[in-house]
Amino acid sequence: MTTALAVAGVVVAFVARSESPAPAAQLPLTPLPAAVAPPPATSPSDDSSPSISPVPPPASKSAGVGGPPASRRSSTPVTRTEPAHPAPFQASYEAESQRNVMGGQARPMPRDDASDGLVVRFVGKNEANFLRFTGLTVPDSDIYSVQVHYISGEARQATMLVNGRSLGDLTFPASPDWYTVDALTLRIPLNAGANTIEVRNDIDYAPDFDRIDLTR
Ligand SMILES: [Ca+2]
Repeated sequence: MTTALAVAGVVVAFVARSESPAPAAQLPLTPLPAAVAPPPATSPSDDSSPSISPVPPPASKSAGVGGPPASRRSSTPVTRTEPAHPAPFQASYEAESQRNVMGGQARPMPRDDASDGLVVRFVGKNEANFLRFTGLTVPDSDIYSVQVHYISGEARQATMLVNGRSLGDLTFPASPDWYTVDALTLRIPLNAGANTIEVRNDIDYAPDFDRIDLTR
């Protein structure tokens, strides 16, 4: 009995020990595999996702950047076209026009080669003999090409005043003869609206003037 009890006690004790350790060992084992398994699954996804995500963003950014520039390019030329390309301008003004002021001996004379068949002669040799173009109207304050058509069988000088301001003495090279029109082109700033250009020579004769062409 004693032995049986002892055996039984041992068995019981053994069983109890075997049962107790078993659950204790299973509990930790179960959580570990579960805990270990999930981390590997998430970590690879995290590693792969970061590497993939950087690629798409650049592609989307490049596409986004490409879009706006296209719209900007279409709108930009419109705004630049207005100031960068002013409307072309061209006008002719006859020297013999009654609108102009012819002082002293300066007066219209016929010349077949001249526009409208007339030039203004006898400008110069005296301060009273001058020619002033008036009403040279331009659309904007800008620099214009001023082409002075004249006749002079020899090189002559004349002082040019634009809106009363002297540009100094200009030399007009000799034209082919006293009947053929030549031209001298200058770049002169003019004001929006009407301008005046006066030619004179208080000492010597100036050329005979045919007309002035303004262009931009
Ligand atoms: Ca003329």
